[in-house]
Amino acid sequence: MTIIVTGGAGFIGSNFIFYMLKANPDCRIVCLDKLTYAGNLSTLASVMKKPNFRFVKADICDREAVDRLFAEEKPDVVVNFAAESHVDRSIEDPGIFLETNILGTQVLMDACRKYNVKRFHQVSTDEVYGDLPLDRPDLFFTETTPIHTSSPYSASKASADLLVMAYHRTYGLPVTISRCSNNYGPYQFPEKLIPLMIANALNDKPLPVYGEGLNVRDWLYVEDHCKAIDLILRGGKIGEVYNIGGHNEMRNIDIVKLICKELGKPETLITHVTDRKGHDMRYAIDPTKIHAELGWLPETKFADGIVKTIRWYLANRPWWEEIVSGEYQNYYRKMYETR
Ligand code: NAD
Ligand code: TDX
Repeated sequence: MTIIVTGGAGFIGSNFIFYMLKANPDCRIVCLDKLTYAGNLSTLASVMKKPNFRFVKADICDREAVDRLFAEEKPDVVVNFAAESHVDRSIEDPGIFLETNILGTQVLMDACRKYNVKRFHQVSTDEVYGDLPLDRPDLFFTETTPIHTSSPYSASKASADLLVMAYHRTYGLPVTISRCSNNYGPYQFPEKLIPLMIANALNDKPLPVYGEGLNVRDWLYVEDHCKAIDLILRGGKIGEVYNIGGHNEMRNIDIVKLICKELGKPETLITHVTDRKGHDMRYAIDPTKIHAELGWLPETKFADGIVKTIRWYLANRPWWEEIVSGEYQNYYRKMYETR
C-alpha cells in the first residue's frame, strides 16, 4: 500500500508520517511538500533513509509535478495535510490561502481521479463551523453543524471541503474528510499559541495574549489526531465527515499561565495585546460519531500532553531556535511589535 502524504514536512503531517511508519510498517509513505516557511526537512531526518519512505519537494498546485508523481507512485491513498494553516497570516494576506488550500486540493483530486486512487482523505478543521458563544457550554460542533466561517483561512478550508464533497457526488471520487480541533505537540511551528508561548517564555520575552485571553480552544495531542486519521483510512465510510476532538476545552489565558508555571517563569511576562480581527470565541467538538463508528478515543490527557510537549521544546532547542532566529524575526516584528 502506497500513501502520498502532502504537507508532511509540517507539524501534523510529520507526526502522521512517524505514526504510520510505526503502526503500519508494511506501508510505503511518499511525502509531497513545497517546503514553505512552515515546512522543515530536518523534521523528517529520522525517517529520510527508510526504504519505505520517499520525500519529494513539490507544490500541490503544480499540476505537472503532481501528475508526474502520481504516474510514478500509483498511490492507493492520498492524505492531504498541505495547507497554509495560520489564521493571523490569512488576515494579513489571504491570496495564498485560496491558492494552496482550495486550488491545490482540486489539483490533487484531479490526479486521484486520473490514477484511480482508492481514497482521498482531506484533513480539515473545526474552524469551518465558525465559533460558539462562551455562555452556552452545552453547545458543540457536530458533523451536521452548518459551515459558518470567520477568517480567510477557515473560509478557504471550508471551500476545499465543499469541493471534496462535490468531487464525491459528481465524479464518485472515494473521499473522506476529518475536522479536528486545535492540535499541540512536537514540531509545531512557533507562530501558533503553545510553541510561541514556550519559546518566548524560555527567552524571557513578553507573552502576547490577544484581548483578555478568554477565548476557548479544544486541545488535542497530535498523536491522537494521527491515530484518528489512520482509523478513518481503515474503516471510515466513503463520502463521510468525521469530527475529531477530545473534550478538552481551555481558555488561552489559562494555557499561558500553565506554561509559565511549568517553566518556572513569572506571570508578569504576560502582556495583553490588541485582539485578532474576527476572533472566534469558542471551539468545541462533539466526537460521538468517530467514537461510535470507529472506536476512537483520545489517549493523552492534556495534563500529560502539555508536559511532554514542553519537555520536547526544551530537549530540541536547535529545532525551534533555528526557526525563530531566521525570517521569523521579520514576521514577529510585523505581527507583534506595534500590536
Ligand atoms: P503546518 O503549517 O505546520 O504545515 C503545513 C505543511 O504544508 C508545511 O510542511 C508546508 O511546507 C506544506 N505546504 C504548504 N503549502 C504547500 C503547497 N502549496 N504544496 C505542498 N506543500 C505545501 O500545518 P499543520 O498545523 O501541520 O496543519 C496541517 C493540516 O491540518 C492543515 O490542512 C490544517 O488546516 C489542518 N489542521 C490543523 C490543525 C492545527 O491545530 N494545527 C487543526 C485542525 C486541522
Ligand atoms: O500570539 C498569540 N496570542 C494569542 O492569544 C497567538 C499566536 C494566538 N493567540 C490566541 C488566538 C487563539 O484564540 O490563541 C488561540 C490559538 O491560536 P492559534 O495557535 O493561532 O490557533 P487557532 O487560531 O485556534 O487555529 C488553530 O487551530 C485550528 C490552527 O492554527 C489551525 O490550523 C487549525 O485549523
